[in-house]
Amino acid sequence: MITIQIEGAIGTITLNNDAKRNVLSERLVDQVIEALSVFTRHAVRCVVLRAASGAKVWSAGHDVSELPVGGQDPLGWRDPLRQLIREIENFSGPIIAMIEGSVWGGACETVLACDIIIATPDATFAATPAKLNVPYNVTGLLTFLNAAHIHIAKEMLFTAQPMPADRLERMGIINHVIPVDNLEDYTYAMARNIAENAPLSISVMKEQLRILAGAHAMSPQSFERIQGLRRVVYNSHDYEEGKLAFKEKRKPVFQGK
Ligand code: LCV
Ligand code: LCV
Repeated sequence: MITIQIEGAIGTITLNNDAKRNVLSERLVDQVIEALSVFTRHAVRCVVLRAASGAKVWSAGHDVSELPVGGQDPLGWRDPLRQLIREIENFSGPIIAMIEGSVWGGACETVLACDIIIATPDATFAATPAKLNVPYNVTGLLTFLNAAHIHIAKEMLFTAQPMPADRLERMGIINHVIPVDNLEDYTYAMARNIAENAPLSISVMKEQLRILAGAHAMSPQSFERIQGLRRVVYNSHDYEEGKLAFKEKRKPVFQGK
């Protein structure tokens, strides 16, 4: 599903399941998580997360066929996507998302959860819960909110349309848009620069920023209200319709119930 490489203090994870458009299936996510623990054992200081060169699709996001049937939270704590996001945020060194191709759904959040994003001009980013009638979870929405102004986060989430890299760069959501011929050189030059700096200072600042970015007080009542609202979505007719339409490769017909 993936290939990994270690050169000095830089680790590379290449998503390598193009037949399924690098969907973040449980198996692929397990291999990415395993790769990060290999990198920890090898004192890797900076990671590049990428797809194979020339990829048209960086990742098609959550494996829709793995979404649970109605009645079960589709993005619960143990969901592969939720585990992947936490592992990215908890990895000691910076993770640079190097993007070619289109990024969809949970993969869009995965990229936003990385520490630095470098993309080609053709790269696009689509947040898709509204396309499938999936109730996004609280930490997932916070990833979007920490990366983008709330108006942009809402446009991405409500339209579910792919957004071009240069627009996201103008808004500071993407660090650099680099032509594809120079993408690798540019990305690995930054990775080397980071790897030559002090790893302790960097890993502590990364963890401090993770804690600060997640420091939002929420009353138990508010949390229960959010969870109750989410259950309305994944217990709905529309939730089943979203998955069925995807499977039947047709446009879903949502009835709002
Ligand atoms: C399972 C897939 C997928 C896929 N799952 O190639 O963020 S949330 O809440 O929405 C979250 C739940 C989430 O992330 O949902 C998934 C959101 N992802 C998407 O909406 C993208 C869905 N995929 C596509 O639109 C197309 O596959 C793209 C445009 C990415 C690529 O199109 P292309 O024509 O190049 P195919 O569609 O033919 O896909 C190749 C194979 O990968 C499967 C797809 O079913 C097909 O499998 P078969 O060859 O067995 O038919 N596939 C693609 N995406 N998310 N399976
Ligand atoms: C003591 C100095 C300094 C200096 N301290 O002139 O943000 S954190 O966490 O990193 C925090 C701890 C922090 O702010 O750390 C300091 C970060 N600063 C730097 O990295 C910049 C260090 N300085 C330089 O790179 C050069 O001095 C610059 C490029 C600013 C100027 O170069 P230039 O050749 O014009 P000199 O280097 O010759 O500096 C003139 C005198 O000022 C001292 C330096 O030691 C020298 O003193 P002597 O003439 O006694 O040798 N100096 C400069 N910066 N941060 N002392």
